[in-house]
Amino acid sequence: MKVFQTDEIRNIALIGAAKSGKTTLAENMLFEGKMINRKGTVDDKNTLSDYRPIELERQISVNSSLLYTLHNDIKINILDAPGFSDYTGDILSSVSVADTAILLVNGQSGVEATTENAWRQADKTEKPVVFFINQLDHHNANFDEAVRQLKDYFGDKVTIAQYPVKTGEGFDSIIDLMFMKMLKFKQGGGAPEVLDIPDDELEKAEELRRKLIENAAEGDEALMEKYFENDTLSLDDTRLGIKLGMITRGIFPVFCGASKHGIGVYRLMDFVVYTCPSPDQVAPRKTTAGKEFHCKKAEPSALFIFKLSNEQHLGEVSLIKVYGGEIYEGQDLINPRTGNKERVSQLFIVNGKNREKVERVIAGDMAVTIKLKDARSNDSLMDPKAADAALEPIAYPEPVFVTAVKAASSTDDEKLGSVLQDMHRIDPTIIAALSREQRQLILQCQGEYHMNTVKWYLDNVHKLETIFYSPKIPYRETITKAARADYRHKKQSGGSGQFGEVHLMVQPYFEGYKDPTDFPVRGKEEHKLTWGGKLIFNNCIVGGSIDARFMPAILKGVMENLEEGPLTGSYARDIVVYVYDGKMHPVDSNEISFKLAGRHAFSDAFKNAGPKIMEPIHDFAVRMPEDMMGAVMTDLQGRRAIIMGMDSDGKYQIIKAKVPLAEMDRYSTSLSAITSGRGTFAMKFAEYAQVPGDVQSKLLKAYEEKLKEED
Ligand SMILES: Nc1nc2c(ncn2[C@@H]2O[C@H](COP(=O)(O)OP(=O)(O)O)[C@@H](O)[C@H]2O)c(=O)[nH]1
Ligand SMILES: [Mg+2]
Repeated sequence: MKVFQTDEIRNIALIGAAKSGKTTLAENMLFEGKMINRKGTVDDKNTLSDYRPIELERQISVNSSLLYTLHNDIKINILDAPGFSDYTGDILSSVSVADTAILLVNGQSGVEATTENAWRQADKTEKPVVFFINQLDHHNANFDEAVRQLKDYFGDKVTIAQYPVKTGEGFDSIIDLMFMKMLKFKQGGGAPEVLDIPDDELEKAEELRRKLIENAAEGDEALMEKYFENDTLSLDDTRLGIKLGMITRGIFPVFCGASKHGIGVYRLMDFVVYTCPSPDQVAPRKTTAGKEFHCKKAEPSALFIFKLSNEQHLGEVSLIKVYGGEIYEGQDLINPRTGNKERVSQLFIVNGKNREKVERVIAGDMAVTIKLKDARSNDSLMDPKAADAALEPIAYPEPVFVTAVKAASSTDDEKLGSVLQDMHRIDPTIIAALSREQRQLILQCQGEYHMNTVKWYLDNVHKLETIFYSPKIPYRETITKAARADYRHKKQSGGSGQFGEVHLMVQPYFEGYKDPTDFPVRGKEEHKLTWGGKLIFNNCIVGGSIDARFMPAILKGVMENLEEGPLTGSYARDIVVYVYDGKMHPVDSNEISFKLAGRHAFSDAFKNAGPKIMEPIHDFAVRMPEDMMGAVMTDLQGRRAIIMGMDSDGKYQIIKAKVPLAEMDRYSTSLSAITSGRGTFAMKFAEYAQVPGDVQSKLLKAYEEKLKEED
């Protein structure tokens, strides 16, 4: 296998709506480059990029695939990304390591919600974007409308570089404004026939070309001058101008075709090779310490692991991009995250499921390696002399979907936990953690579809039967007034018995609360609770009615109650306790008796002290197209949301609100349904607030029933 130098490499990510034709385009690019001699199709389940069992079953891309093809001796690395927003993690990681994003638009549907999501990822990573309006062989494809929408959504830097002569069945000709020629393609692909632009298209073509040249030259003064002098630009200068414009994101050129039939594909590859930037021509990747890697061979070796994947016959592979120097077999590198050495054992150049061994990989190129000791997505491996900091990791999106999960058989719970941890290592947007408070394994991810993907792997790969259910809401319990209670714990069984009696009073804790004057406070302990709030525990015993040595046991009983509050079993907080009287038995009193007496006395007092349930309230913001605002608002009102304000952002509106977490179960699914996938939201814990009376009654009843069931 040839070793490709940095300037012989182009890295592109194919992104865009699901079903826009990314996988089909990739397959056709491979065919054009003679990497395959027969094209597979998504429908026949034999493409090189959708090869994983889940992808074959569902006929969609779930993971990004790394592929490559050749065009005029240049290696084009292709990342074929998924389209669904639930797989944004993979869309983002693909875009992050590519040097140009090719954003496919289905010519029948225009800008879809997932088109916008793909755009956002390219925007976030500040990548050059080329639009490819695809599927123009469909009778209802509409190029002009698609372009209108692109400009509408993404601004007027969206610039036509090509347009179709006639769309629909038989579509094969494209006017190319860079060449000022008409390209006529054969069904199935190949290099096009280059023809003069027909007379009746000339005026339109000239007008569009002017716009293209203006936008291309805009970023570069020398080019601008040349253009004004000669009223045109040479092909080389046009390419240079567009390249510079793409890098600074001053131009987003629009191409077109029908990838399934190879129409426009050869030319698009030509554009990738001659106009899209090579890896060392785009913005560098910084380290977390601010040092820059420009994909230059002279730099110290540095690679970034942008994805892990489990592959048949190989096991776990790491997909890498080389950001500096070169990587070769047997090389020792350092992982700055751990400080440990990693040896690069084997390197492969891959085409989806096919692979070929290589000895070295030069800066700018992508490859896979296997058998790393301790690798995660987002890790980097660095030359020992440059290992002080890692290459900047990808900032994955915050989770939008939360669920609890457990194994159908509790003996599998531990295995489930470790399988999910491993999934996180591979896909950082799958986050699982055991919540001590909720006593549940909580899974966070990018949507219900993403959750179903996790479940698919659990079912089919790990053979783990699981149950997904709503997570428990972390309520808090507290009191609103003072109350007293006595409790005597007494048990006579055989020889020794148990006896302990506790009289106590509770009152709410707040800054500046006052101790009662009925009894003296002889010892005061302040406990900061790990879940927030305080417990103040007062020893007010006079005359030795309870020995001081039993006080810790009483405190323990109270603490148990705080950890599993009397109303709903949630954490209780902000309470002052006064133990002011009690009784002992000379023989039968022991710690366990006083712990139990303390626990019951506290629980009884608590229930009489105007107890209330507090619920978590989140700061919330939702963004949706203007015309969907009414529907989103109505839905929010049904969720007890308090609207805090509104903002507009172009064609979008943003509603800010405070929402009770209890009402937001599976919100991402609802929002997606209400807004046809166009809405996005974010929320973050803000504070605890008292639940309304009717909600409290419901919660109390539910907990009582649960306790009865457990008895
Ligand atoms: N008629 C037509 N169908 C296409 C074209 N490109 C893709 N398709 C079909 O559209 C569907 C989705 O294509 P796929 O490549 O999986 O899209 P992806 O989800 O973007 O990867 C498949 O059935 C393809 O055969 C095209 O240019 N013309
Ligand atoms: Mg696909």
